[in-house]
Order: sequence, then structure tokens, then C-alpha cells
Amino acid sequence: MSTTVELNPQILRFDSLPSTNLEAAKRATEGASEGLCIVAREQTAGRGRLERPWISPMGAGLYFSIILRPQFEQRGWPLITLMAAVAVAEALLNSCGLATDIKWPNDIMFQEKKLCGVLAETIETKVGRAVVVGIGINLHDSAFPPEIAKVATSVEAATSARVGVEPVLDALVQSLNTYYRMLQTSGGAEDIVAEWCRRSSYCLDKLIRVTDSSETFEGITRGLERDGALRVETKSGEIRIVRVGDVTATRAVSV
Ligand code: BT5
Repeated sequence: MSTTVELNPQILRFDSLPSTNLEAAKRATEGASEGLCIVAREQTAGRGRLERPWISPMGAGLYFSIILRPQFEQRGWPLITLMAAVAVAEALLNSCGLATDIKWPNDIMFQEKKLCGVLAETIETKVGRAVVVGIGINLHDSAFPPEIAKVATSVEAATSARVGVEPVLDALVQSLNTYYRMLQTSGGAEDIVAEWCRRSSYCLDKLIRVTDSSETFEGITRGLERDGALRVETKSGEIRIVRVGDVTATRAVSV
């Protein structure tokens, strides 16, 4: 990670798209430059990880994607998701005065409820491999259906203030620029991990349950690896390194 690239963001706005990640991926495939941002007022087929849906009604949230063309080695690319989560947390603090928590690896939380999700996807393009980072921030409670109100929240609910897309978008583009630059400097991986840990109650000593496609286990978090993987100490004292899966906080004193 030696040369640092400025993002020089350019924003394309749409009323409605199936998914801003899909649109960004299409443009990246056609050769669009690093820093191209896609913003939509609604998504009709917003996506989460593992093809899960991201509910994105008209005017209720910020639906955003950015194309990155990282020049550093690919084993550092998982840190891009963490970098984006740090950038969202910083943007919400700067634009709305809202202090949030980050749940490993990609959820921005307020009082244990999800306020924002991040989806980073790697794609092949004719000018090399690229990453599309998608960010969905709930600005108002109308961003999600009542069925998930126990686990979802919005900036408006958290701050008791009405907030518009533009100030959050401005702050987000600025903070992505800052932390993407940081990630590319020598020592940038350690710096992003430190920034992530500073903002996340999930970094150390948190009782969690990890679920992936093959198993579920519980343990206590013991920090992050250099590539952003989560270290979890199980009941038997073994340290497991988690690179994929869903994490939930547990209250049971079971380890
Ligand atoms: C994520 O996935 O959290 C990544 C979400 C990324 C969305 C952005 S919006 C702009 C860009 N374009 C896209 O098409 N996607 C990106 P995951 O961790 O898999 O969480 C998905 C789960 O969150 C769903 O299964 C629901 O349970 C829940 N969910 C869906 N919509 C939600 C919402 N608006 N608010 C809170 N939770 C939601």
C-alpha cells in the first residue's frame, strides 16, 4: 500500500433504480473511473449480502454506491467494508451529531438497531478488478416495514430531527475520501482496524453468536486480525478467526 489515490468523486443521481450497486457495477464494467458515485431516491430491488433484500422506499433513505479501483494487494480488500463503515459512522457524526456503533463487519447500529448496511462487491472489468461499495442509510422510519421495527431504526428516530439526503451525502463523500486515502498509506490497514475498533463495541470483550452457512457458535470478541477478520474466543479457550457470517450480540453468560 504505497501510492495514495485521491477519489475525486463524481455523483450521478437517479429517481429510481433497481439497485445503485447494480448500476455502479454496470458502469464499472464499461470502464467508469474510480470515484463514480450513484445515488437513487428509491431502489426497487435493493440488495444486502447473500442476495437478501434491502428495503429502499422513495425518499426514505440514502441509497448510494461508489466505484473503487484499489491498487493495493487483494488480500487487503476485505478492509474496504470496514473502511466504509468507519466513513459512515464519521459522516453521521459530522452531519447529524449522531454517535453510532459498528457491528462486525458491515452494520451501523444505534441502540442495537440497524441504521445502515454496507455491501462491497468485487467485479471484473475490462480495465481490471474493481470494487463497488453500496451504502444504505435509513433517514426516516418509513425506510423499513413495521415488521422489522424491533431490529431497524433511522437517523430521524435516533436524533429526533428531520434530516435531508444532501448533508449526509456530502459528509459521506468527504469521509470516504479521508478513510480510503488512509487505507492506502503504509500502515493504513492497522489504522483502519484501529479506527473501526474505536467506534465499535463489537471489537473487544463482547459476547456474541456467530452464524454462517454451516454452523453457529458463541464466544467473546478479542479484536480484529490485520485483514479485518474477527477474533472470537470460544468456551474452550480456542481463538476462532471469523471471515464470513452474521454476528449477533448475546446476553447469556454462556462462555
Ligand atoms: C446489508 O446486508 O446490510 C447491506 C445493505 C446494503 C444496501 C445498499 S443500498 C445501496 C446499495 N445498493 C444495493 O442494492 N445495496 C446497497 P445484510 O447484512 O445482508 O442485511 C440485509 C438484512 O437487513 C435483510 O435481510 C433485512 O433483515 C434487513 N433490512 C432490509 N432492509 C432494511 C432497512 N431498510 N433497514 C434495516 N434493516 C433492513
